[in-house]
Amino acid sequence: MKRLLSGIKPNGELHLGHYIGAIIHFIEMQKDYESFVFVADLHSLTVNPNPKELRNNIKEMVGLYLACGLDPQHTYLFNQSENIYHPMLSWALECHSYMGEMNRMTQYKEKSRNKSNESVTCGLFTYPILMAADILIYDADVVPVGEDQKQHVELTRNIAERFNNRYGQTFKIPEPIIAKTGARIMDLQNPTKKMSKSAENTKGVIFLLEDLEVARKKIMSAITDSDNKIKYDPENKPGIANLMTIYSCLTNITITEVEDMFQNDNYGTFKTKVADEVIKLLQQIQEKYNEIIKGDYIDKVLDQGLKKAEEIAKTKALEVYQKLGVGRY
Ligand code: ATP
Ligand code: LTN
Repeated sequence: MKRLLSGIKPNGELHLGHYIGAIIHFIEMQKDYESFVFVADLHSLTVNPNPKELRNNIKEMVGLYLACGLDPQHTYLFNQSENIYHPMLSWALECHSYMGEMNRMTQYKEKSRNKSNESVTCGLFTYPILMAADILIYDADVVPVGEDQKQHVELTRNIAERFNNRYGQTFKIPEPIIAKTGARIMDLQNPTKKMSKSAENTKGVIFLLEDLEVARKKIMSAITDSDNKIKYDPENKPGIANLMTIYSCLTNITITEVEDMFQNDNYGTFKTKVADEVIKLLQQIQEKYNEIIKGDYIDKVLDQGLKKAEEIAKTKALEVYQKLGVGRY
């Protein structure tokens, strides 16, 4: 069976963008792939989060993964930081990556823009190399991610090829899986920016644990245009195109079908329908979440996932150290 791997950073609350851009695909694909999905808590450290908040976010994220439909029968779930072999491989890969290629990473450029060198951590700069280690340590075949992570998976492929060329076949070359629709859900108040947990104004972000009435209000007050026609035109009508994408992904119908369905309706009617779908989803997730979060189920799932993840990761990390000539492997 081919292997799937992906992760999400726990520095903030999960939102609809994560669900549509990433989690939905983990769930759809878990029956056909041996899946490893983790909480990328080491990646969160690049921005020095508050430790207490981080601890809560980690548990919440695992609860939400499960509430959204990740099934421990098909998916190994674990915390990245508990598998010590990830940073062990990451260091080896850092020594085979170059400042020049890291400087070209657009996410790094965006996140460090307008900040002085004294306030951007080295971790933020080398972040994509740890991500490469996360992927390569499992010989992952596919990595489902949102659009913004594609460049990091491409970098991973380059590092893997370079290593294989120098030391002989070691790593599988992974494929990024980017959905055609929904890989970039936009902020409801600023539809030219992606919906992000670090948004300053949360009016444009629908959190998965959001109060249902607040979520409805956010959809109803989403920024659109004055044309009042439900047409998919992301360039000229980004707000309405975003709502169409959300509707299409949640109901599993194509954008063209959405256009046909609502051709005679105005924005108010359409927004109500989008809100109904979003609320239905949030309600289902929240009911399950409230059950899952009680007791020790989450710990059991994480222990089981970590056991398998460690087994695989250890073998690969030691193979790499042995090839590099360090230690007595
Ligand atoms: P943020 O910008 O919200 O801090 P991020 O994209 O940098 O988040 P994660 O939160 O770890 O990082 O993202 C996890 C996964 O969810 C990634 O695959 C990412 O591409 C996807 N994702 C995040 N936001 C969106 C969005 N608005 N639309 C589609 N996919 C998204
Ligand atoms: N960098 C990703 C999170 C992440 C990840 C990974 C995704 C860390 N390691 C490995 C896929 C595979 C992000 O910021 N979204």
